[in-house]
Amino acid sequence: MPAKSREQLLHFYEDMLRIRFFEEKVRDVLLPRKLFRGSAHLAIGQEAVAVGAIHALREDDYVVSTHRGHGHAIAKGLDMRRMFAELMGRKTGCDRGKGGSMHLADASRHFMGENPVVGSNAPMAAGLALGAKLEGNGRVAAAFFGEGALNTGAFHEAANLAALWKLPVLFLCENNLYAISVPLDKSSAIQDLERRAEAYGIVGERVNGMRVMEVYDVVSRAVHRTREESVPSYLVFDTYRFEGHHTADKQTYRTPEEALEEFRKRDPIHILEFEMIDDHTVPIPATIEYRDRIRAEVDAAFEQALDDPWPEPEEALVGVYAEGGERDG
Ligand SMILES: Cc1ncc(C[n+]2csc(CCOP(=O)(O)OP(=O)(O)O)c2C)c(N)n1
Repeated sequence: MPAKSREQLLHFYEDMLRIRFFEEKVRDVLLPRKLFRGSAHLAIGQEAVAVGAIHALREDDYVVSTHRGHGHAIAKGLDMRRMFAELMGRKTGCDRGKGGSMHLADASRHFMGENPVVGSNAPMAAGLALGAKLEGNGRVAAAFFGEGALNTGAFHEAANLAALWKLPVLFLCENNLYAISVPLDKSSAIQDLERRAEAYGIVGERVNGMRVMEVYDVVSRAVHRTREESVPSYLVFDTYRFEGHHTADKQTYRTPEEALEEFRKRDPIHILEFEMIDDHTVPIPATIEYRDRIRAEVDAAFEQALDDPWPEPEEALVGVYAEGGERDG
């Protein structure tokens, strides 16, 4: 394992556990109890990408996320009680209960929102990066998206302009092998996805997305270069979603064994735990204590959100239209 401070590794570990337990709560409690409508796009299995990448950013750097963004939001420091409240439509939600699972946002954390329009994340981040460059505030903007989004025009338009205008933007592709039911080899003419931005002069890099330290190291280097040289970076993380595309997905395109086997072999949380135990960063009982403590934290956030008030009907149109054009700091 590369040398890291113990605190840093434990911080990664805690955030990965927060994401896993938050999403398990959504799957096992909120949905069965019909505490919110529709389905959720879980990123169970992809925690190392969110945590490793976002911890490599500055707090005031921008993040733009996708329909599968609970983990990005947690890693960016959004409050889990307000996230649960948002999912359940409560007034205290991070979007006052109007956004739900696929539209979590918190400009105060520079988390500029989940955006479920596939591919839209890339031009949004490019726009934020252009703003940062014009203001000279030294921020970078990171866009997360799945490998399916590489096939959208929006990604290619954004990559071209980002390279042409030298924008400080990071394109972070989470290759979980499926776009809904379509496997990668049926959607991309080439399998070496790190080459998909070469036409714009952007040399990509491929990263093992199941190892949080590796993600952190590679993204740290890319962030440094992007910030210092004001140029785009493009990284592809090989990962896997252990759940369906969304919670109502019957997953007829893959066998249950495939997901289970992948889970056993490549669970990013287990990988980190084994490595931390192996090199004596933490003894085994400590991992159990961490798990118990973070699970209690997630439970408490959920219970508090459950007691939170509903919005008043008069609030229905508040925030629907821009008022005054105020910007965040
Ligand atoms: C522009 C657009 N086209 C189609 C959809 C429907 N859709 C929702 S998720 C999805 C697949 C996205 O796959 P990928 O980008 O690989 O992300 P993942 O779901 O694997 O995280 C599609 C096609 C959409 N939301 N937006």
